[in-house]
Amino acid sequence: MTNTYVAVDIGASSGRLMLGQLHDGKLQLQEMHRFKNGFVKKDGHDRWQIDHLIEEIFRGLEKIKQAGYSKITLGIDTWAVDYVLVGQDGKKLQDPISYRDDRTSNSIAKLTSDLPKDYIYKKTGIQFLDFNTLYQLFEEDKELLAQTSKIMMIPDYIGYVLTGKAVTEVTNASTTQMLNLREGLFDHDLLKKVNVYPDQFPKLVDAGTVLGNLSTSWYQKYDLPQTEVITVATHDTASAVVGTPGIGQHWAYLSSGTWSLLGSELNVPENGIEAYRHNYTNEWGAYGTYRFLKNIMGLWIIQNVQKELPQAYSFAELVTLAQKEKPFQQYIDVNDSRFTNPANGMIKELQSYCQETQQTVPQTPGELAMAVYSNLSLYYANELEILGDILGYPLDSLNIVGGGSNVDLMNQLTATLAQIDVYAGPSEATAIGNLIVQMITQGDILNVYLARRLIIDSFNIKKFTPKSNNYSEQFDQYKRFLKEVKS
Ligand code: LFR
Repeated sequence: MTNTYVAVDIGASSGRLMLGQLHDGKLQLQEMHRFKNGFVKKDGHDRWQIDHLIEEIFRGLEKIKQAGYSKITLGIDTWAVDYVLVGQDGKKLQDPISYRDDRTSNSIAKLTSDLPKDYIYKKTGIQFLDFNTLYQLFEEDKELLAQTSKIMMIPDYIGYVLTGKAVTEVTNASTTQMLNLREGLFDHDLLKKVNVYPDQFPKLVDAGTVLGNLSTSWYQKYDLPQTEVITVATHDTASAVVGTPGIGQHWAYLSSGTWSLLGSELNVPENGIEAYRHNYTNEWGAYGTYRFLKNIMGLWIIQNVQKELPQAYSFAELVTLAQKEKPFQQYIDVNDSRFTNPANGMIKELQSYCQETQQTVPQTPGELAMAVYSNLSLYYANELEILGDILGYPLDSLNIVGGGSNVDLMNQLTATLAQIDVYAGPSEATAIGNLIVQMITQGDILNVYLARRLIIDSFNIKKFTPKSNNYSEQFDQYKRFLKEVKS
């Protein structure tokens, strides 16, 4: 009898329960349940509806039981940096605030006025993003913090609600920008700076640790399979990197979802001056690795364009419309913070950006989509060069995984601009990485190296080779543009 594994994978825009089993040397996936996610304004802040997400997990588990699976193991991964404050009674004090809430817009400057940035970077190796947990806690309501017994990261909190057991898993904890790289523990100086005590965080554990069984009380409420929860690489990006095929010698990855995370898997962190200057991060990966990467705004931009268009288009339709347009009609710094959560909507923001920089303003759905896709590809290609420069060797392939790996248009543009082979897929790398850590924990797979062979054997991975018409002129213009707007 093969074991049955279930990945709960929740991103900023949707969540899913994916069932995985090994059959004849292949990993087979089945999507059992999918639901929407998003934040809503409540009590003055953009907040996640965490109770609703947990309800959806139970709905998914009931479907799994109904489909005949009576015994499973389960892993949970979500986005990073956000947290739940839990009171003395073991209950959450409020719904968690989203990292896209504007409460931390000026917090990096405030916090680093007497704690230098390079000092924090040396300690943590983590990129400066204004939504890191460090700045969120800095802005947290002091009274609430004083009532807080435990601070739990989102996937740890979900695991706690399911099992009654609380831990802090390191791949996600590293995104707080509060873990000390050298000591491997929360940094006391940084905790002090935000009025948090070390014991307010549950104990740190590595990815691949057994958490425990579902609390019996849930079985009275729902019809559930017998479930053991394993703490996987709970940060979705960490799971996505585990689920990357890793084709090529010096391969880079691009985890392409709501965010685009572009980087390289390292065994030793790189927190030197160049990494600091380019704001690269060393998030902790599964099995002692580091995710040396850069956050790029990603599909968030097109997701919002799609939502705001008066007519309903699927992403596939938007790609088809984009393909009818010429690429590079305007240059956009997709990582400009104005696109993080624009108050007047994404379409308006893109259009005013082009007006302000005296460039062609995209109007139609196709023009808008091409503006986004071609500028994302330009950003990727540029970052690949920077990544190679920092590491001191050129990258020879880019493995694109996640939903964005289905966009052939971007895969090809990126291959041509960067003059690099692109391998696209699997699109469900995050759920796959989640399942793989469970399988390694249970002894069904030996290690990540073999897991990646299994991914190559099990999924259709498309190769894109650079075209000779390599848009080098546009790429150079773009780089000049980027330098100018960033200075
Ligand atoms: C991707 C991701 C990124 C993180 C961002 C915010 O879903 O987890 O890695 O920087 O969301 O949590």
